[in-house]
Amino acid sequence: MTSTGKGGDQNGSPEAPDDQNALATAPEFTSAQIEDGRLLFARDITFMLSVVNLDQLPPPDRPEICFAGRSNVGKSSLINALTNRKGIARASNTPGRTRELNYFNVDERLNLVDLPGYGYARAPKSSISNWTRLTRSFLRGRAGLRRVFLLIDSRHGVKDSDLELMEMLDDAAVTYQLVLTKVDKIKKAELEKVMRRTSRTIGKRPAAHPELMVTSSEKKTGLDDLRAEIATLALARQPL
Ligand SMILES: Nc1nc2c(ncn2[C@@H]2O[C@H](COP(=O)(O)OP(=O)(O)O)[C@@H](O)[C@H]2O)c(=O)[nH]1
Ligand SMILES: [Mg+2]
Repeated sequence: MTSTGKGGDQNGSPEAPDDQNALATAPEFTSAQIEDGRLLFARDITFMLSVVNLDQLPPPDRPEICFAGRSNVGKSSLINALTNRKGIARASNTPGRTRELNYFNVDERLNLVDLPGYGYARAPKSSISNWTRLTRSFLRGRAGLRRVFLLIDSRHGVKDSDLELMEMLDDAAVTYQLVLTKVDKIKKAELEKVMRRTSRTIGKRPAAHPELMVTSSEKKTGLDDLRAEIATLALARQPL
């Protein structure tokens, strides 16, 4: 999101700016970029497939972005909110249950990938190592992967398990961007604090995209901007 959340104003979407927007450090998007984001997500978006083994991956013939984060951080809710499709990604109260990579197809031009959550303390060891194997090989070797959006619960901030993933992405030179979630759940002063702390973390990480996104799927905060960011990645002409 931008520091003004003006996307909601400009395109007449129901995403009214709220005062949490005033704290963001993300760049201003032009109204054309916000419109690109809106149009991209107004297109046909469908669930494609669930992947439990890497040999089931679809051909890497279009750009992909993926959403990663601890179990329960709000990945599925964010995908539902971004796509305006309730329930396209299963949102659940049972952390640690999803063990597959879920693929969504945005109008044949972009894939969104919901990665399995990590950091769930009660997950059995075997499923942790499955997660690690599957996700690591995916993240390291996936052609067309434009960016990983790494979701951080704004109430908890960056945890050790998030740092482990960042380390791996730094090593593999895969660009990632931090996205604070559930900002409706915290007060403005706490949000400022977690934004400052998170920005400091970003500054130390070689492969981290410098701008922090701030979102609430519940209140639809920051979604116009996240769509705009994704549209710049989807539409950029880069070799796959
Ligand atoms: N208040 C609030 N709750 C949220 C938000 N996003 C997700 N949640 C809740 O957090 C829980 C986990 O969300 P989910 O999307 O399933 O997380 P995932 O495990 O990362 O896919 C669910 O109970 C959601 O309703 C948000 O923006 N605000
Ligand atoms: Mg989920």
